[in-house]
This record gives sequence, C-alpha cells and structure tokens, in this order.
Amino acid sequence: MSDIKTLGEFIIEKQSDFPHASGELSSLLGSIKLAAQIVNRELNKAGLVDIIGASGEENVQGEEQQKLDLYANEKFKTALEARDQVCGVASEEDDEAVVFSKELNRNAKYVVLMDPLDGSSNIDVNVSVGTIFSIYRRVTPVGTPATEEDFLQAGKHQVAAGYVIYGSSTMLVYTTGNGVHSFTYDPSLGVFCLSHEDMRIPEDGKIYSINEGNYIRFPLGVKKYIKYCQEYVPEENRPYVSRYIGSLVSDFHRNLLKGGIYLYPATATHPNGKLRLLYECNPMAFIMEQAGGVASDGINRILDMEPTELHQRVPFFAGSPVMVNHVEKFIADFS
Ligand code: AHM
Ligand code: MG
Repeated sequence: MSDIKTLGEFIIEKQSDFPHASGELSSLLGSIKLAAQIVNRELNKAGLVDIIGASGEENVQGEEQQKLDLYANEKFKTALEARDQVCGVASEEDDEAVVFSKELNRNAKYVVLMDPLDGSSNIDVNVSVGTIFSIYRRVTPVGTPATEEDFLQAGKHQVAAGYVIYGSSTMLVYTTGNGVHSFTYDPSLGVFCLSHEDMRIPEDGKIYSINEGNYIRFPLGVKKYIKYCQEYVPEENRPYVSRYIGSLVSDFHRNLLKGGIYLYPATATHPNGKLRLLYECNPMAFIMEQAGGVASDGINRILDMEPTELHQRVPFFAGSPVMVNHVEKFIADFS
C-alpha cells in the first residue's frame, strides 16, 4: 500500500523538475485528470446505451456515440476553464479556438489544444479510444484575451503533453519534458497510480502499424518500406508483425511499450495525411521524443513544423528511432 504513488503526489514531487514551477501546471494537469475520470465513467456505460438503442429506439446508438464526442469536449473545456490556469482551448471538435473571457482566465498563461475523444468511431465496437492533449505557454501578454497566435505554435514549444487511453484499463501518460510517465486508473479508489516511470521505447522494433487498405495510393517510398517489413529475412526478424487497431492512442501506446512504428502517410482521400498536427501529431511527437523515439512527417521533425492553421493535417511516422529513420530513408530514396 505504501508503494502506491498517485498522479497528484507524483506531479507535486516532480514540480521542481519543471522550470519556473509555480503549481499552475500541476493544477492544470489536475483538471485534465478530473475530466478524464468523468469521461471514463461515461465511456464505461457506452455498451449499455447500445443495448437500449438496439431494443427499438431509433438512431439512439449513432446519436449517443456523437454525444460522447461532444460530452468529452464539454467536460474537458469546463474542467480547464474552472481552475483558471488556461486562457483558451482549441479542440478538434470545435471550428474555432475557445477563448475564455473570465478575468482569472485572461490572466492565465497556458493554452491547451486537444482531441477530446480520438478514435471515437471505435466506441460502438468496444475498442479503446483516447484523449490527447498539448499545453503551451501563451505568447500574447497575460491579461489580454488569447489569440490564434497562442495556439499556432510549433510543437517544440510545448510545455507538457499527454494522452489518456480508455482501454482494458484506463491510463494517463504525460510528459513535461522530463521523461514520460504513466499512471493506471484504479476505479475502486478513484485515483491514477504510477505504473511506469520514465518510459523508454526500444531502439528498434518489429511491429508496423498502418491502414494497409490505402496501400495503392501510398507514396512510393512508403510502399517500398511496407514491402521491406513483409519480406522473409529471418536473420533480421522479418517479416515484421502488422498490428493496427485504428485508434491512434492505442496503436501508439502499444508500440511505445513494445517497440514499433506507427505510420499515417498521405493517401488518396487524405493527401496531407489524416492526423492533425496540433491535436494529435505534436503531443504524440513530444511524448515519443521524450521516450527516446522519433516522430516525423517522413522528411521533417514534427516538433519543428510551423503550423499555419488550427486543423492542419500532416503525414505522421512515429516510433522506434531505427524504424522511423529507416522509413525516412525509403521516402528520400524513392521520392
Ligand atoms: P478521429 O480524430 O476522427 O477519431 O480520427 C483519428 C483516428 C486515429 O485514432 C486513427 O489512428 C486514425 O484515425 C485511423 O484512421 P483510418 O481509419 O483511416 O485508418
Ligand atoms: Mg483524432
């Protein structure tokens, strides 16, 4: 029992690792934790909603799933606004960034960008989904309303990022630039308990995760890399293992633990890739680099990219350094 360390205790313990620590970031992470607990509780009931829908009520199932997206969006925004540490939130679910108007919020120094429920098309089949978040210090003066400039920052300026995975167990994984730490939710106690401190991704791996249904329209370098993964070369541990859940947080989390690569290249339907730079790629890239991995758009480091619009999409390759460097070489050689 004495060995259990909660997320709250851990954040306080690590607060001094964070430059200019003042407790505000800890409080902000606390509000994310609280919203995650509320969303987790609701998600656990999603199956019950499906049963009601199937028993005769029209369209309830589809509407309920959409409601869960919006529900998560609202819960996270409310929690973030309530603790006064955030001056605005940009969400994958909202067209525009939401700028908080209360004076205490205007005086806050952080903005949050988030995908409140990533992979939500998986809820109705009981597959894991996640929340992804990214935290920046604002660039406009404290005391004024946040502007788009505060949200359109390169990923390398993130002060913290993380995700919550609502899976066979619920976990919160985060970094403040001093390693990656993960916490498993104990629903009986209602707390997140430290389960992996300073996570490191293996240098190399043998799992590749990609939606191969889009193969025909992948760039040539990506096609060649996929064929490389599939070749029979036992002394090099090939063929690799193909694993794709279709839920970024789950695919990413597995590869982080076991070693592997996640790929979402340009496709016919998504010429710039499907994933969003600000809500998905930047936070995942920050975590990946902090765990010793690499995240790239196939050519450039994700965290160096200068965003031009809130909902911008980019190709995304993230995982074990040997594997990501390898796919980048294929892309360079066959462009
Ligand atoms: P979403 O933000 O609309 O949920 O879309 C993002 C999801 C990711 O979780 C997942 O990796 C990807 O879309 C799967 O896309 P696809 O079904 O094209 O393979
Ligand atoms: Mg998403």
